[in-house]
Amino acid sequence: SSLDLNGCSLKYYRDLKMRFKYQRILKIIFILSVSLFLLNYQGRNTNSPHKEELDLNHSLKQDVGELQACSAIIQGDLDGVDKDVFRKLLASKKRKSLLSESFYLNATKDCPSYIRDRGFLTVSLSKEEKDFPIAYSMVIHEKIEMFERLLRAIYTPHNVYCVHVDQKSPEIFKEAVRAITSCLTNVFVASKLEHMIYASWSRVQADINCMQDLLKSPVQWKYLLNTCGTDFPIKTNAEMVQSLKLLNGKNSLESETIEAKKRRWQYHHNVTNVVKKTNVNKSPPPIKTPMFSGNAYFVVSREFVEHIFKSKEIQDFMEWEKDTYSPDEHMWATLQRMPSVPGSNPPNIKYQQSDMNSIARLVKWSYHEGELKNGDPYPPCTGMHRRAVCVYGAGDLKWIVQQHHLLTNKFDPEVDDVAIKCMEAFVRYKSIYGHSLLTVKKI
Ligand SMILES: *[C@@H]1O[C@H](CO)[C@@H](O)[C@H](O)[C@H]1NC(C)=O
Ligand SMILES: *[C@@H]1O[C@H](CO)[C@@H](O)[C@H](O)[C@H]1NC(C)=O
Ligand SMILES: CC(=O)N[C@H]1CO[C@H](CO)[C@@H](O)[C@@H]1O
Repeated sequence: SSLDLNGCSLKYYRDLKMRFKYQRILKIIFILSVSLFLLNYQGRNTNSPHKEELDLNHSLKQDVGELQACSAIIQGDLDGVDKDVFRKLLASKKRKSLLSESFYLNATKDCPSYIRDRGFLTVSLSKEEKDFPIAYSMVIHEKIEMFERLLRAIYTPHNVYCVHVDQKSPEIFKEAVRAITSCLTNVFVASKLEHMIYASWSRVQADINCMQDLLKSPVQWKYLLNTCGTDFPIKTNAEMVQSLKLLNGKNSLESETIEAKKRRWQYHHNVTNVVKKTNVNKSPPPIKTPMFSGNAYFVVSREFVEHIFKSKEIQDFMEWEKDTYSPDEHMWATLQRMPSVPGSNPPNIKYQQSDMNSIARLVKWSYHEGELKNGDPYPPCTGMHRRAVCVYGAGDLKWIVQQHHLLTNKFDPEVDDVAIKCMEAFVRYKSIYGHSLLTVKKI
């Protein structure tokens, strides 16, 4: 039958609570659809969505059917979705190949065409956003297409973007990144590129290199956000500006007391191609504030960034951090609790801030997944896990868009491209029309 989706798809979308009662009620649906469509169509004419403009500005050229399918997928209710559109979307779930470096090297030869064809915004969408520029530090090493999709989703012409490419990435990847950045005057490659080693200081240094470059930019940005290649925004630039203004000068990042991680900074670590713990004890940290634990992602004020380069105390602390294990997961968290640091919170237990309570980054950890009714923090991952982190499937989107975080990770088009497509549609739709994609009615 035409509704016979294969078992894999069924399992995959089980959490979306699909109900296959079509057979008997197909006729009724058809009649209802036609009436709804007509009603809808009239509404659309008066108050957007203006399909042509969305097509023009969205490189994915998502048509109304696909937008409706994404709206339904994000709401977790596929009743009434055009099954052909849905089947087509589903068929593109796991991308077998991504756009290559050579595609970008060619496409960027003509920058105006590239910017137009690939759907980058060419105008600021509001004065409020324009008056509140945001700086980005983007740390990437592979999958050029994902870099472009993330950049496009967070891109506005008045923000500023520093891209740090792993020194050991292939030359062609670096060239393609440079080609893309050379088409956008407010996007540049970091002046110093680190050779990245997992769990080492290099992860922190990459952001620091970008911070230094970004401070030199003529753009008077107010906040700095850092991203990696598997991130995607949940919010539009306008929503981010709102969120950042509400922070009122404070930073927002995970910062908690966690005893179990002490070993990471109690011993000297030897960094070669890997980070190895030694039996050599380290001196205690050269600061009065105790150590806190967090993650690599932050939302910090311009004053925070200026301060860490000026302060001798912090420069010494950073030096001390260099031979610890995964300094990114305790250095930012500790800075955030030092009284001298702009936008920080006191080291008091009253200010414990989890990843869920800060706005920097939404991540679904395998060991916290479970049943909300049992008190677990979030529902199970519908994609797959990588290093205990959920690589999202489309079934995760409903939960994602309900969160207050500015960005979330991880996404991978080779795991679920539909999840990314629908996030692209979700963010872009709201940017352009000012209201949610979820208001798009099903036909
Ligand atoms: C190179 O780009 C041009 C214009 O964007 C396009 O027409 C052409 O097909 C591309 N060539 C290759 C080999 O991709
Ligand atoms: C660190 O590694 C170097 C080179 O591999 C080795 O010579 C040295 O002994 C190691 N240091 C410690 C404390 O293990
Ligand atoms: C919001 C936005 O970027 N709109 C642009 C869409 O594309 C047209 C034509 O390229 C521009 O004129 C709009 O400004």
